[in-house]
Amino acid sequence: RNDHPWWESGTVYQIYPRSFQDSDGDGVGDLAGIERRLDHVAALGVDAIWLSPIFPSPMADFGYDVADYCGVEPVFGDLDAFDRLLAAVHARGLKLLLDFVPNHSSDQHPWFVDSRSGRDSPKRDWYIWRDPGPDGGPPNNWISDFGGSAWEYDAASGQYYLHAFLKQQPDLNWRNPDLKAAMLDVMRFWFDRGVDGFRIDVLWHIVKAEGLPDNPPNPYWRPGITERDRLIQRHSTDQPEAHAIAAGMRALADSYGGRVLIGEIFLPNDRHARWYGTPERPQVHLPFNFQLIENAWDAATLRAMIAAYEASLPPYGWPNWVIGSHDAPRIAARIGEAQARVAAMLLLTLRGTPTLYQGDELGIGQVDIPPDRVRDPQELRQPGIGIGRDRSRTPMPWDASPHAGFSTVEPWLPLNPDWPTRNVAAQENDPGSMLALYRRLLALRRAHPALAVGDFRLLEAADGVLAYERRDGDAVVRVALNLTDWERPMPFVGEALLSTLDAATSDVLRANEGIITH
Ligand code: TEU
Repeated sequence: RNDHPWWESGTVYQIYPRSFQDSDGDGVGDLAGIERRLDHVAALGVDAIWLSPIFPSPMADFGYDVADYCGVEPVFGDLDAFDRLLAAVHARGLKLLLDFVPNHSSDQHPWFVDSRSGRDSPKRDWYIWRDPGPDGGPPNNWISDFGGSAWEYDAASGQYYLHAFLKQQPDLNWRNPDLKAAMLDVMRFWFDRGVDGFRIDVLWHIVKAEGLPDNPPNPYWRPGITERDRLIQRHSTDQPEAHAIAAGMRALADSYGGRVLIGEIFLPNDRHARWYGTPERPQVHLPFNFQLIENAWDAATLRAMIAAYEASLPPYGWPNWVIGSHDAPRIAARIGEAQARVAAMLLLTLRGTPTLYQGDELGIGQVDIPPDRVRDPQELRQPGIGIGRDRSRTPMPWDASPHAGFSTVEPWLPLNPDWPTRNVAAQENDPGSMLALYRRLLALRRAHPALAVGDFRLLEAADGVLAYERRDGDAVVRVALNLTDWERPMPFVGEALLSTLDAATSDVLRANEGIITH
């Protein structure tokens, strides 16, 4: 329908495998369960699925601690189950992206077990080992993203190893050519099996400044803010050598054709945009853009943010947007259910590739997890300071049967308490449901190239209203979003294609209403 590659015109749906569908009655989702629920994904109208990590893992960080990059965690299935899922995904014309976790492995990975066995291990240099600092303490002041020093002491060898996240997640040393080659082989392994690309976990972290200098203090930090933000991660992230590695990953992906790399990168616009690389030496296709999650939900703030982001993109850089993930509070809990409908319209009509997070299509909210059921290591380490990621990782409610059709037993995390009424089956037959809205929005993107790939221009609008135009040749689609719960004036006239409220339209924007016109 246009000459854009699928990852520009299409949409991505994130599945958190532990919480999508259990098929074997252990209370944890699995690959066969995902395969069973592909009808839902296909009916939604997305183009690609991104699976959070499915590799063998002790689950200290729920799969972001990988013990074998080329296998499948037994709780999720095996390589045969993976091949079946991939074939089923492809048979529906969908793409499948895996989550590549290159910054760190599990401390149970055979590479680390070997590396830790002694200073003369051939794999010693595959991780980042250093002698104690002058005072006998850690080699520098770096802080783990989950709190505490980023260094763990190993008494047997008298050295520390670096871990940007949990101590069960030792950082790999990408300056070591053998490690680098082994990790690129991992990408080849999955590309050869037919995966369509990777979301790359904390890509901006993978190389550290030579000499590992102390990070500077963050003048804006105060108690109550996550401990990692006490320092500016100047020397531990965003090094030039990491960009070079990203370019190498891209060259590998391009040698297969049609594959996509989405880099998880948190940086200000100017430095974020550098992760696209140059036309001659591209890096990732899509440096993940989290700004709809990070910014206040207010028309003036979002307008300025969108303008600044668009302006920061290089001419060849394709934008992307996301409003939820397994790391962030649920959008419906953050801004309320009425505005979550407006957010869905925004996500699916901005210029760029949207990523949807499982469950947001049902407007799932958040529930406090009883203390004895908290599983998120970030929350357990810094109670009340982290966002409590369990709360956005609860199981998908499919129907009103026991355990919401997710499992035959009590799930690993509690269901959201409104599951008997808020579930896929209930919403499927309700034209006013969040699910129906998502399906209509996704169908509209397919029907209108202006929405999928058209140019973008902000329009003037009253306070509290965000308005913009998408244009593809002569085809023009306009969007007006009322981010308030008062009636506001319509910024333009046009024939309504879709409202976030009921079908009726008026010449004003009703409270919490978003409208698409042409
Ligand atoms: O998250 C990277 C990251 O920066 C997190 O610290 C994030 O900011 C935090 O979870 C928000 O509360 C990725 C994964 O998405 C996350 O699930 C992993 O725990 C982390 O990497 C380590 O692999």
